Amino acid sequence: DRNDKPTTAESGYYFLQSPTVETARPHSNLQIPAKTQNDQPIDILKIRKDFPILSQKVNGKQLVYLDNGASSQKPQQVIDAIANYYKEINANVHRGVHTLSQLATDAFEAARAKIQQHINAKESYEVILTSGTTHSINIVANGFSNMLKVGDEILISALEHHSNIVPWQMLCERTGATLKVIPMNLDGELLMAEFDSLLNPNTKIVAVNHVSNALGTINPIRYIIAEAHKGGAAVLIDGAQSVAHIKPDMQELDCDFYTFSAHKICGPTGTGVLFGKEEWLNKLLPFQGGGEMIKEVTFEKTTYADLPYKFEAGTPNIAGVVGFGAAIDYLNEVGMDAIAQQEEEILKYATAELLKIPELKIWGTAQEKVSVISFNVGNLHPYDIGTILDNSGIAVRTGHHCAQPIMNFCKIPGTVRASFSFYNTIEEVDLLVKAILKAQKMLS
Ligand code: 7TS
Repeated sequence: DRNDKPTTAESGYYFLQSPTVETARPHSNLQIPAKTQNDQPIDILKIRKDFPILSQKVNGKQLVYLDNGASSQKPQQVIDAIANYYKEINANVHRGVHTLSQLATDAFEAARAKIQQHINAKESYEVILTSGTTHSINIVANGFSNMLKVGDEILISALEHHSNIVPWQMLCERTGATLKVIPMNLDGELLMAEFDSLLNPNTKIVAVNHVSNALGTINPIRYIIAEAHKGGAAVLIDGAQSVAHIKPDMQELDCDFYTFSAHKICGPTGTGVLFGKEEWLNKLLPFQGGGEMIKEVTFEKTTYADLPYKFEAGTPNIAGVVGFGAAIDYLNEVGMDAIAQQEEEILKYATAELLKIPELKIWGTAQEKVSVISFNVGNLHPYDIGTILDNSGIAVRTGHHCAQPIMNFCKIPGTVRASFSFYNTIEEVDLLVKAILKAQKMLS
């Protein structure tokens, strides 16, 4: 199965008849009967009220936040969880008999348990709390430093964010291993026949993203994981862009590592996850040395702590992790199925509306994609368009999106990227289209 998007039957999505552009236009998102897992309709207006920043004006205009791929906004529930932690609990974790330290430890470990449950990891100690995806990938790449030799290969893909390229290049420099790349096509899809032929007994690690941040492609990770495992390679999935849209199941996917950041799923910055299978985490070298990651320290020899603490040196981002737990609760309250449904509608509508703009080209037309639309308008520079959109209160990302190899492959300097969340509305898509038309007029 090369398709990782849950089918209607699998996910229990409630699909209203596909809104044609004509029927969808007069409706507000409020009327899209997306359903939660409890089969309750979700109320976008009510959801938007949870996010204080969404009612803000930017440059004198109502904020239209379409840069969710870079970082999502935070609901009051998450902000409160962080503030309450500092107001009522604040202490260091795992190191005090005093009451506050125990409460802080309980809150921290409760968040780990929530994350474990959310991603269906077998054990809570397979959930390492890190500062984010970048940190998580670096832990793994560093951890392999004494396991690779000249002749070994690391296989990544043409669709990777720099965070899933550079740490592997650094590992290759340290060990003499070779980096290989699964190529892509102009639709933004990986060439799976090439993947099949690149895999060989020297392939020790396969590291690909679940979803491309620049183009929105959902990669066929089930197939990649299964094929890589046949030859004994370890598989790391960079889930930074998927977790906002798809609830990943560690036991079902059977990947060896899965990484993501809290800040892209309504949680705070500065915290994230490295999921690793117990047997692999035990094999990896620790990344950072320091307090909390040790069993015993003498000047002659130090022994390391058991999982997960072996990879959690120093005082962690305790308040951030507590906020992360609150973000997981929030997403589950809205319902991941309802979120996927809502975003699918927005993606369909926005794609159709944007394509009506003369000379607008969408980069990333994979069969399976999330609610990310990367585009250019004629020869206009993405920064110029981004600046005019910003003047209209619309936040998008412009540039190479930390995925320069994709831009090189497409022979473009960059794109404008609108990345939609479940709290975005049809009206906001209309405002985006209007502002692009205005930019086109001003710049031509
Ligand atoms: N991997 C992918 C696929 C990403 O999209 C990102 C961040 C990262 C790794 C790194 O995550 P971090 O939390 O450690 O920074 N992507 C983006 C983006 O698309 N726009 O800004 C950050």
